[in-house]
Amino acid sequence: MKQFKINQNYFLLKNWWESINLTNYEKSFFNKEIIAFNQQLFRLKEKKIRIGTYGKSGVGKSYVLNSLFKKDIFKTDIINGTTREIQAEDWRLKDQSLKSIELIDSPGFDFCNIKSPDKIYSRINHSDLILFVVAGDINRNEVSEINSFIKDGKKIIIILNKINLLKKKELEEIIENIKIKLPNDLNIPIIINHANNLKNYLTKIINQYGETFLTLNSLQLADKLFLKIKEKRLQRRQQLAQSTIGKFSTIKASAVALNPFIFFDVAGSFALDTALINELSKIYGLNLKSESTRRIFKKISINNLSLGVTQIGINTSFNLIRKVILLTIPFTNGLSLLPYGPIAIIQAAFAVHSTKILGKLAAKEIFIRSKVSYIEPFVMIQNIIFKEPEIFNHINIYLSNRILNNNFVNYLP
Ligand SMILES: Nc1nc2c(ncn2[C@@H]2O[C@H](COP(=O)(O)OP(=O)(O)O)[C@@H](O)[C@H]2O)c(=O)[nH]1
Ligand SMILES: [Mg+2]
Repeated sequence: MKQFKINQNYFLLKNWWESINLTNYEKSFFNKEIIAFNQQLFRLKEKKIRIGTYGKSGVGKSYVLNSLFKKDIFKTDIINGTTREIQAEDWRLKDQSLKSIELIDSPGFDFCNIKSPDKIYSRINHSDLILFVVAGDINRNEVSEINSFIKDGKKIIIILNKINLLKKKELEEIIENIKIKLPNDLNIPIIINHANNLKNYLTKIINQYGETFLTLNSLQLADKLFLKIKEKRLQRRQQLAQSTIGKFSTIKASAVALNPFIFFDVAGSFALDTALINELSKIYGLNLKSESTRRIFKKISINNLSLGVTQIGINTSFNLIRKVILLTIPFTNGLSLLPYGPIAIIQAAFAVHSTKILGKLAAKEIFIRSKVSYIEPFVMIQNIIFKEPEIFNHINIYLSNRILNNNFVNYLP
């Protein structure tokens, strides 16, 4: 049953990822992110969970990992900044459904001479679980680092290290103090690194929830990357859409201005508007059939009063010119361009204005209709039902922050 779930999620995610059809531009622009995500997908397929340590220099990150291995695998030192690079080791637990556990040691976040910080940040960011190591009460910088992980929707566990120098009473006081500084509704675990305490705790939660942590983190990372790709695509399309709308309003305005006697009529204007909607739909990757173009057009005209008013404005001013010209015919032998000039300018301005509004509304309508047909990672996350919701509080934070940040309307023309 458990096995089935992780495999199923892997195949859904893999199919979705293959459906994205990245352009060459996107492949090179997001090169590093794509590689990192492919590695995450591979880990999901292979059931290899990644646990990363994080914390200030000298709090004992390397020491904590060594105590899990019961061996000095990672270098520790009294001098700050012994660990200058990421180091990974496989940790094997008994009776686990996961294939292996990759433990990652990192330099302190406050250390100045970090080698390739981008790489380190990416590795920590791709950890399925973060052990945030502290030694005693936490300071402002640590609180701020913890909060940014929370905001990002990461699963963190606080590891309280260097407790052998403390009395029992002091230890209790410190734990209370740390709790006060953490968001109280999240139940972030605080685990003391003492004897087998941490090892037992990790063994238990990895056996119980390891697969879920790995799956959820893969889905989250997929979603984050997808948002970035979508944002970039929309930015490029926005530029294209804007220039297309500009082009169409120029055509319309010059048609109005150049043919004062033909009276660029509503039918001609409708043909241009329809062509504009079709062009925009191509930009947004949706080749509309004429029926749906008409539906979009209808919806926009009905729903948008200002557009309607502008259209009426154009027609009224057409009628006005007609009247003015007719009235002046007897006096000028039918040749009066004088009253026409200013009105033509107003009309051209109306034409530009209405085309711009139409273009904006049409782009929004088309964008709403152009949803991907594959199940998106975001939807997959939403569909997961948790038996122990308090363990997965970080997911709720992720989902709510994600909705706040996901305002694509800004990228429409
Ligand atoms: N007494 C004691 N010393 C510790 C403990 N944890 C770490 N240390 C020492 O603190 C120093 C820094 O530890 P290290 O693991 O290198 O810190 P890191 O920079 O966070 O990786 C080393 O000299 C460790 O031996 C602990 O629980 N008790
Ligand atoms: Mg270290």
